[in-house]
Amino acid sequence: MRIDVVSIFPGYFDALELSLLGKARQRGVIDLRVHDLRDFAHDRHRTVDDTPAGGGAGMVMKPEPWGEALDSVLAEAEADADPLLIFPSPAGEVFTQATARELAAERHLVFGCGRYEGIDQRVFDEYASRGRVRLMSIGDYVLNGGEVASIAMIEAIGRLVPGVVGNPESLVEESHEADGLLEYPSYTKPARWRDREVPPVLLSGNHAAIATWRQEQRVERTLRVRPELVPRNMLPEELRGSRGRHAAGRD
Ligand code: JDH
Repeated sequence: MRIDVVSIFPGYFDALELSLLGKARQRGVIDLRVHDLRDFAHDRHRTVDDTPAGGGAGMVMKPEPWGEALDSVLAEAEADADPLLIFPSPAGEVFTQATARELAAERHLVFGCGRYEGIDQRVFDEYASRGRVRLMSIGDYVLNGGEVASIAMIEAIGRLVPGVVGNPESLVEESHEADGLLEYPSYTKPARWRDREVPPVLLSGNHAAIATWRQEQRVERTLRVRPELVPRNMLPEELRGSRGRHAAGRD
């Protein structure tokens, strides 16, 4: 998979050299190239921002350096790769594991990392008229720019690309776990640490009992911290009422 990143802070992406994704890069499974947006600004100060049209606080990224940078990246794309442009944005669709799975099947992704208050809207409109563009948010909190969001998305996507994860067994297990519940708690040796025991069932050798215990732990944990993730048909009868938490007090 080819991944290009355009950013005014290319150093952020050094993090992707470490461990898993770095090894995949060395092996040529993922071809990641990071471009400095300022290399495409031509004034003495390599300016990439300007005041917002219509007024308001903060600065907006100018369209010209983005146009030059993206044209340059897209000119290098393989003829049949149909690159997908991804712009991290607090106004984007939410990136989920389903998105990661979808994007892991792409040949060429281009991440455009905004800063300040974001990028001039005409950049999105221009590239959407020429190809595929998606605005994506990694969650409902505010970051200072698209770099950290891109790193999170690249890691989530990259580990699903065949040949990246050293142990595909863990991915197979993940796909069996794909009922939307949280994971079960994990333990390793020693069997007792600071008076805390590994749950005896995990040392019993009874694989059916272990599987049952783990599934119970997943349901219990999910009900406690993310009840909205538990499908109604997994709830005990008395918790299956017609009104969800959200209907409380509304009628
Ligand atoms: C890209 C610039 C900073 C901060 C305006 C937005 C009120 C706009 N999940 C995610 N959170 N943040 C980002 C993200 C942030 C970015 C850029 C991605 C480029 N910024 C920025 C504040 C605003 N603000 C929230 N509203 C409720 C107005 C941009 C992100 C992702 N992915």
